[in-house]
Amino acid sequence: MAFYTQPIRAQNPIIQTIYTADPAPMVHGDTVYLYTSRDEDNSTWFTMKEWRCYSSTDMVNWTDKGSPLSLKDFSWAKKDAWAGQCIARNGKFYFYVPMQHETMGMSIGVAVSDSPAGPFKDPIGKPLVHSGNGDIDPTVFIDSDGQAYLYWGNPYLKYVKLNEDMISYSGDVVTVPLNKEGFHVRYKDTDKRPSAYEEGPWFYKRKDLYYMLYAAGGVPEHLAYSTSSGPTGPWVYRDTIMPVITKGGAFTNHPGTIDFKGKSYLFYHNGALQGGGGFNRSVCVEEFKYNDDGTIPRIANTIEGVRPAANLNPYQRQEAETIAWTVGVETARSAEAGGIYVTDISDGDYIKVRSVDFKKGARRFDASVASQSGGVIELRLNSPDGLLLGSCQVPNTGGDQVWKTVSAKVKPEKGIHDVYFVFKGEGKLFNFNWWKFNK
Ligand code: FUB
Repeated sequence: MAFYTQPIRAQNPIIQTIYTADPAPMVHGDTVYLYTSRDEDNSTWFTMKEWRCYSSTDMVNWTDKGSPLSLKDFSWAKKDAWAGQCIARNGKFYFYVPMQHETMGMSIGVAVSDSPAGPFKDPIGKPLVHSGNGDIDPTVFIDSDGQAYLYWGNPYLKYVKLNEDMISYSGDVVTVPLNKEGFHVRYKDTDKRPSAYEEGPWFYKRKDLYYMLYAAGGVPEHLAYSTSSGPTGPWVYRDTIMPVITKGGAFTNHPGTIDFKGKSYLFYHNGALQGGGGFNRSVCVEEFKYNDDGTIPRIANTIEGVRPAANLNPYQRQEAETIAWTVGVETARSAEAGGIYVTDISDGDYIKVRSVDFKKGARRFDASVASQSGGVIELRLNSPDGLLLGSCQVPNTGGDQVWKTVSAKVKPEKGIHDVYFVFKGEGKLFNFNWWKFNK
């Protein structure tokens, strides 16, 4: 489906195989897990059925973990798998997501997993929260004293205190006053809302300051933030973080921040992937530095995105679905492949993997492939027509789920390079599961 011809420096949007929106990054150990919602191809509304998960240890190569949760996992859900957030507690992962209830309207559900990449299950069989039809976009945070908070909403902003089990709450649903001091005024007052707060809250604490980032309005949305000295306010409006994206923007936006390997990152979405727009959005990321007083600077949206936070080790098995940039391919899951693999590969398609450290050079390339026809994987450095390290022949393996390991001799090039797997052949070529270089 979506493919994109962009300058070679392009790194945003960070996912090119499908349309993704509403980024919710989570750092767990040395890995970033990025949860997103998904815009179906050719959507003319927020037609959304599932959530997706990606992981990275370097912020530039993202491994597709598939869909850990969908509407089908909630017996009570009708439609609208919109913006969610996942958090870890006591060895489990809790994913808070909004959906249209069969009869009640928008509601927030919770799903639990033992693994950050799912699968997640609904432990309560009903909405965790239903307080009104603006119950969308949950954001979750556990404070240093162990108290967890769930904020959400559009056009209102509400919160509850979650119990330690993370699947129930105590006390009332509290509505946050959306006044000028806390959330500024709208730059366009088309719908008579009380403040610039629109939707997509992102709640966290850094040092002693609590942050509420959000999509602010009118529409098209920009990103703004407020801060507080406590988890429940009062909130003080601070500033715009990312102005309205004028070129390649979507009319919505959605913030998500992390600190990872000593740097701070803002995730957001735009409409810049080929065929993209307001209902076909794509997740992007930028690096930023907090000012000394904790304020957030203006962050520009870029095509270049971020620099690698680490290098990739080519001597370990790497998943074919670990991708910095791709043209033409899709991903799928099968039991025979043991998970996700790359598929829908045609002549001229390619996958770029960034910042691969050939410390000791390499002599052989191995790949796990399955095919009913065959083709070639060209191994190139630094561009789709860069130095040819070798060509790996893929035979007809006897079926598109009959997986075989194929090998090719390669030139012993050293140093840190971007590797391009450029696919050649006629028709639909093969499926690609993993790869590895050997010294
Ligand atoms: O993605 C569907 C909805 O659009 C989200 O829930 C809102 O925040 C907006 O991004």
